[in-house]
Amino acid sequence: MTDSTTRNPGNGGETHQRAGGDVPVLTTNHGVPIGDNQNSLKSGARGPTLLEDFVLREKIFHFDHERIPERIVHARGSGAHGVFEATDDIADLSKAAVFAKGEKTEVFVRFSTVAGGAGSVDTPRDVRGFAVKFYTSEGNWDLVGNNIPVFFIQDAIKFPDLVHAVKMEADRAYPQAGSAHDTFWDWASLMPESTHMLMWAMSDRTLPRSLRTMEGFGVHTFKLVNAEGKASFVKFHWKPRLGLQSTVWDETLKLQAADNDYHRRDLWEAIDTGAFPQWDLGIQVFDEAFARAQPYDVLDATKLIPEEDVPVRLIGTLTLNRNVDNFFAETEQVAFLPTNIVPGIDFSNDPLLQGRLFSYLDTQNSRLGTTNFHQIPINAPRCPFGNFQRDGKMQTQVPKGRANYEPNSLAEHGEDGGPRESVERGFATVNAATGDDEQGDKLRIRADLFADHYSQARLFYRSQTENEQAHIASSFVFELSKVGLLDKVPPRMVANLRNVDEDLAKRVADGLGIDLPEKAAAAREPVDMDASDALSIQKNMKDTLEGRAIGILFADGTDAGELDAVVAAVEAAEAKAVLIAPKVGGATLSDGSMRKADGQLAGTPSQLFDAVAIVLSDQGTKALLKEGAAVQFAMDAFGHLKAIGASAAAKPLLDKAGVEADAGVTDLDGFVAAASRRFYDREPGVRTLA
Ligand code: HDE
Repeated sequence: MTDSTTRNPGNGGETHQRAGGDVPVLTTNHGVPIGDNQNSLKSGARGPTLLEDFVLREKIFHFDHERIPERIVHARGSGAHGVFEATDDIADLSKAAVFAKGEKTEVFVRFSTVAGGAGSVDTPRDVRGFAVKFYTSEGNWDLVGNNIPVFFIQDAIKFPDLVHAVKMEADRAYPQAGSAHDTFWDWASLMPESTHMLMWAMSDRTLPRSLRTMEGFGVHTFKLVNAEGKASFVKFHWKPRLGLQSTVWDETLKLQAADNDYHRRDLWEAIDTGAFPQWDLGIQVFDEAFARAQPYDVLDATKLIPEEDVPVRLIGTLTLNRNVDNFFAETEQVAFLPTNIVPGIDFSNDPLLQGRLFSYLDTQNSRLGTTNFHQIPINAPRCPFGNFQRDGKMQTQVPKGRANYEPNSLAEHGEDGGPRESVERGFATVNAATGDDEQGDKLRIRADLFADHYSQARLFYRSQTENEQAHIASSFVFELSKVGLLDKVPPRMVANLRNVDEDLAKRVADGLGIDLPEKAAAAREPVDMDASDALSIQKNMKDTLEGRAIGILFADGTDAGELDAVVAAVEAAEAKAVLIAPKVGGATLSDGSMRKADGQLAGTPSQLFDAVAIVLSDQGTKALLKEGAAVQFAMDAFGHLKAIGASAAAKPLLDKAGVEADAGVTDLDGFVAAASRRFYDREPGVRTLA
């Protein structure tokens, strides 16, 4: 047995010992080679296992501790590595190195759902976390945001209540990952400040088609600070290059059965195949005078700044280009901290943000079990770092010398004195005078404009397409219909909605079959704001097939030429063509050749795709008319408003599935042109909307 020293490239060239030389051998954690990994040590072939079996005990001991506490919120997530490139010069606004034009910064991004546990599904109706760690040359900057620009509450003191109410109920431990239950709506109906966020949550924003087709937002107002110390207010936005896309509710429910890992798989496969997801980083910059002139408070996280009032300026591009090597080591152990901020960026006094500044550090200590969690490779800065914090659990660094205090004069005596303060580069909190009202009496209080809970909820609703408004009304009806035991809750919620929009309130009351309750008294009367197109998904979709998945159903007898032509057209449009046949082994085509399928019909329903083509012969159609999964394939694609391209021979299958002629139902030639969009006009014909 020889020991050799190898370089571990993932760890900055650190030296590691690996037993066994070029052919690694199994060892214990302490390097002792293991001779038998199949049998525990026993006293005789049928005798008891011996306590001295350190190989067995170490292995089981480690296994017993493989899980760490899951995140109390955002437990289920998917992460990826990437790069951020600054594309615009904003030195007049911020001195942050990460924004210097042309600068490339490594990043790690973790997307998440909020309410469900780590093993829950990817597609509940839920907010998505969008957390980005920038490993900048001046330390880590974590922009820990969501896919919705506002939040449920205005003050951090309400966060535990929100989370307790939305997560599974305390006694019965369900539902696992959704807000459609008593305690959430009990709480929400008593918290008018959540109304704006509820509008977003009940919209298709919480049903993203892919993590790649959703926006991200920093949510809070932050500050940018330039080299002269001048501060400006800023809101951060992530704009997906593929435009916005969402699924419809029925499809989302069925996706939970078809693929629990729908988003995780989609992200992994996109990166794995080189279709790197991209977002542009945008900023809305404004000053104190603008802030004071608005009918809302910019420090209130339940409010947004309409893009029509302050346009979003794009200043850089994020590209996710590398999957993780190990889910636990990276995605699970990554520790985001809103307190990770770098010179050139600063906090505002948003009381929700201020509360977060304490919470995350504490959480990481309890989750990762040590204050040294910053040394885990995924969390460690890529720039040099050093201070006099010492020891603690899992200290993996070996500081040398005596300098563990400051100031010291050890250098004068020829010893290493350790790191020093950097007066020039150091982070300096921006002068209060350039910001918000930072001083005053000590009070448990909110600013006046925080009392307006409805104006922006109304703005959001009125900025949606007719179809999107119907989805919102239907979602409220669905969710409130799940409030089983507390009969006062739905009327209380509808009473709040009357302050948003009378028509919405009426639709929800009708959908629930209850009388329209009296309007709730508003803490502050709402005002009308100009509608904003940026708030609608449908107005921000891209007419492209790039990055989409197209399901192509074929069977024995399918015309080889027709099938090849559809696949070629789909791939030419930069979409992924997925072949589906009754047997995954494939089917025999018209020319006698065998074509392998990517998925078997029974386990590959149409909800997994953005559009479907059905390429069948008379023979294949006849066989599939008896196959429920084939009829359902067409029926759901139609019901989920997708384009369906079909060969002439497949017509009887479409008829049986109730597919009616419209612009989205085409022959194979017209399919690709139709496939890049959904046919929302079809919706009133396929389901009852509130
Ligand atoms: Fe979080 N939040 N949060 N949050 N949050 C956590 O930190 C918390 C809030 C967000 O992928 C936790 O590491 C408090 C707003 C994301 O690892 C915890 C308050 C926004 C993630 C925590 C908020 C977020 C978290 C759980 C109110 C959008 C996942 C595990 C004061 C701007 C990050 C963890 C990841 C995670 C606390 C409010 C986004 C417990 C106390 C507002 C994306 O520390």
